[in-house]
Amino acid sequence: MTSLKIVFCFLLISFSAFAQKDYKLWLQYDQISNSQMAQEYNAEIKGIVSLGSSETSKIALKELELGLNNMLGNKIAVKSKFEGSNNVIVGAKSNLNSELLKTIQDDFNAINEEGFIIKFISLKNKKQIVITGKNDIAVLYGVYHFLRLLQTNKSIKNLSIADSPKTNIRILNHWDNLDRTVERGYAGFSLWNWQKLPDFIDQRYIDYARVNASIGINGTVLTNVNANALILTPQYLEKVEALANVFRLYGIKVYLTARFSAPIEIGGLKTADPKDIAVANWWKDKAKEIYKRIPDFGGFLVKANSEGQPGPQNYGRDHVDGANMLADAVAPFGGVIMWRAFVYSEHDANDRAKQAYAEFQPYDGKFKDNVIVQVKNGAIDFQPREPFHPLFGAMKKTPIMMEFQITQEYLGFSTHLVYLPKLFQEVLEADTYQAGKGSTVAKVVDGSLYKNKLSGIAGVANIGNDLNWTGHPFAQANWYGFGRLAWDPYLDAGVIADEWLRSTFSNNENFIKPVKKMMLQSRETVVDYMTPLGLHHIMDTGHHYGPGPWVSNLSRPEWNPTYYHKADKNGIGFDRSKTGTNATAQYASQVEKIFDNSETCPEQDLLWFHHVSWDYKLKNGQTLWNGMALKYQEGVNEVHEMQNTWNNAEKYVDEERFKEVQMLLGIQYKEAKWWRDACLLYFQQYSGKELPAGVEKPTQTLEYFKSLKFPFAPGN
Ligand code: BDP
Repeated sequence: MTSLKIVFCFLLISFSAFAQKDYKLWLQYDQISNSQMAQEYNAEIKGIVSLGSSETSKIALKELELGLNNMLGNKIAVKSKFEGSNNVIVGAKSNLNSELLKTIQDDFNAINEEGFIIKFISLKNKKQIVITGKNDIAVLYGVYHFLRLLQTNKSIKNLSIADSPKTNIRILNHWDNLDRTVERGYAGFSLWNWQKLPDFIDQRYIDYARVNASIGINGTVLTNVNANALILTPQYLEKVEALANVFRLYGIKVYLTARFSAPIEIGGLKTADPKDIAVANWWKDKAKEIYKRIPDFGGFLVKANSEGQPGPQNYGRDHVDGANMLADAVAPFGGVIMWRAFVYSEHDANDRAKQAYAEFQPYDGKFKDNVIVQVKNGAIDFQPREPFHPLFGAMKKTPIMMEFQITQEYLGFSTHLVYLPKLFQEVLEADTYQAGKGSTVAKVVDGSLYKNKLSGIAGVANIGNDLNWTGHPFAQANWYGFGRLAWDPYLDAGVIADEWLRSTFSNNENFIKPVKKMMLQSRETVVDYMTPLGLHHIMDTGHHYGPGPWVSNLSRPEWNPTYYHKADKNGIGFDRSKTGTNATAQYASQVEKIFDNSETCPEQDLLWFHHVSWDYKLKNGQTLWNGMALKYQEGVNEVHEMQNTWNNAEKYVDEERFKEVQMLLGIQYKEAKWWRDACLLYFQQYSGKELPAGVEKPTQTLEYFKSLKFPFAPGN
């Protein structure tokens, strides 16, 4: 080989070694560097005994081998019987022999169908570790949990864990189009290569299923809510089937979005009226056709009569008619309809924030058993901060599932580091008071508040075909955190950040402590430099990239930022109290009382619920104008802090990921200043006041910021 070739090969090898780190997400399985823990693991784990023979048990065994061999740095023996002690015995309940079963029989009472047990037992006086559950998928979850304990350097001595997911449907919503563009996607194109399917199974599909299983995700909606009926044609269903065959082994069910007008577009019918027998039959036949191919097909997600999508209202029917008609079609096969409550109309002069509740709440108790209503976390649209949606807890006879957005449509795309589990946790912990104190949103979505049979959490995916899946290395944490919270909505965002950092980067405390702090602060930081004090939806038109508080010329009034901030000479904010649109009345009275009064309303939501004067006194004694300007500045300063934190982390991180994050934080810093300057210059026209001391002078004029155009912003 010439020396040039050698250099080239070296570059190639080192490139792929680095690139793999990014690609491997939180399943790095780096060798344990903490000698004390390495010693413990090596003493406690001598062999693996795999008791299953299904494809899924083979996957579990392979994962365990991969993880243990890499982390322990030596090859762990795989045995067919449990000879000796300190084996990790893996197998579902039905594969355990009676002796083994006897030792853990009672533990099975503590788990549900998807739950797992990890336990130290003594068998014929020999210590063993058992990982089991009621089926192979549950065992796979247990294997990932066990590996996570090692990845995060937890002691495994005398383990006794019984853990079950608290929700039934833990699902990603891909807003992926058939041409592979991704609506609100910032990590490349869609993973689904429809042109090469069904014959070509991209390794990515397998890796996707694997990482999702590692966090307990059990469903995926492959297609955009702004649906294309073609996905329901045989040509595409064959491709969907191929994906379902891959995902099934990892416990992931496939779902599709159903375009309500499909009976017309691909069925040749004249109408899609849900009360028309031919239409109902068309859907029944379609369901039959799908289930013939995919016996465990999950069901449909539907966006109807929302933002121009067709729906039952086109025929004078309502959401109940539409949802129940589809529910009947999938019910014989155990399918579910996830019907979205994201509705608002340009013909409705009512406050947009009130419309979903006004329309859906009266439907309570009218949906069929296999319908679950999917509600966004807040009443507008995935803003950096929104008070919880008033529908949570307000439908006592209807299961409601959460829709979070993992992709950062309104939070700086895949360019800004924003750790979303903080946002998710804030919403899940919110008390709706709908069934008395303690009626948290988490209890609504896990079904425990009203004892629903169905429950679920959906997350709009931030995944694309970028090498690192999510565009920003730290956006991987949002996927991870979503999965962990879908499994257990009571988990703490700090604990999740800790797990993720250790599994993804390093267990070194000098790295973990500052970087975790940075992650946990990052959500408040984005609120500070974009939409402090309850401001919302002031992003630029269409693509939602960058500030656009001045936009007021869109055809639909409720798409204009000016509709939301209502800045004028007298002040700023949307009066949703009794003196305004009375949106506060949609909450339980205890919550209503708090939100309705500007003095008791949490300051973080002030301008969401109240229009207050520029001189309004904030809790810290500042006037609203000064306080707001200082918040914008604080946001910018905090991003600068993040840069410092990251720069200090250099020695704990591989070069490639270090540099990526460093560059992205550089952009975030620039853009935080852009947000600050553009918003303050614009609002200053109304406040007529000087910037307070401590706020940097804007770098450009308002006219300059208004002139910026982004015709090719991604995801639009
Ligand atoms: C908004 C997005 C739009 C989606 C819509 C939805 O801007 O692209 O189609 O929500 O959730 O956030 O249906």
